[in-house]
Amino acid sequence: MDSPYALAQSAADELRARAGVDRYDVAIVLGSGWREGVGVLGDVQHDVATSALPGFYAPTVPGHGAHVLSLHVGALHVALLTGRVHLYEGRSAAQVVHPVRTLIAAGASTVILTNACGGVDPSLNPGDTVLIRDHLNLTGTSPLEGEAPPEGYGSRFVDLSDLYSARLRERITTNVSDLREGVYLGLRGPHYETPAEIVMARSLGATLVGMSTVLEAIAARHLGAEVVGLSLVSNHAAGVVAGPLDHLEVLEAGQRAAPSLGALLAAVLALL
Ligand code: 8IG
Repeated sequence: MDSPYALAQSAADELRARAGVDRYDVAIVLGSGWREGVGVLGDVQHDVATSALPGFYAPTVPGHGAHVLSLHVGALHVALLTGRVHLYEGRSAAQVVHPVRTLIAAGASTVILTNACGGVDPSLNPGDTVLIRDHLNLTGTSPLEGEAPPEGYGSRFVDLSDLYSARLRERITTNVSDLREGVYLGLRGPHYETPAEIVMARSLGATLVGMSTVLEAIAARHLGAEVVGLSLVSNHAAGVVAGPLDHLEVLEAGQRAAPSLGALLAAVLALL
């Protein structure tokens, strides 16, 4: 079981057997703050701990769970990943994207990546949600590094000119109000940025900054899935507003946003 693709296939087989699900249609990765709102999507039919699945690692960050929840939303079989792992936890790019590869191997043709992030654009406030239009991957790595993908998989030189599906972004922005589009800058962290780095981020065209999402998006696109990215702005990025961040204010903004995050996911699922 040396290839990450074979590992994802074996994890997918194990997940399907344990959840009793033949195949999924949609995978949703829940970032910080997104978990609380998903109750509105419906009843969870099966709950599989990722510790039962080959290749999965438990997140070490509070607010990130280690379960795959299966539910029906309309006619769709949806898998919810209750957390993710990050490069800053010492995981490799391949380990970071393994859950997404697994769910695509289990049938998912649409991947919705959610996260909490800092707002680089000064007009963004904590609690705002942004649809990711494109990203800047400044993590210095790629999930496609290493051996070439095996026979039957796409070339590692994957075209990313339509990474965050223009087709779905068009449907989502025309049907969901109060949802701006933005460019997500992915960094390794775990430290937050300096004010000078945020000036750089803005000059590079970033609207948002965070420590996740970009590698999963690349891996999902490589496997032919349609990718949607949704960000919850948790804080102004460094130096965007005067004074240090008020952590309490940030937490409150997240909590206030929770119900609307569930409604947003429901609205997006209805458009697939
Ligand atoms: I929540 O300001 C959250 N995640 N890099 N910068 C980066 N990641 C974040 C931030 C932020 N806020």
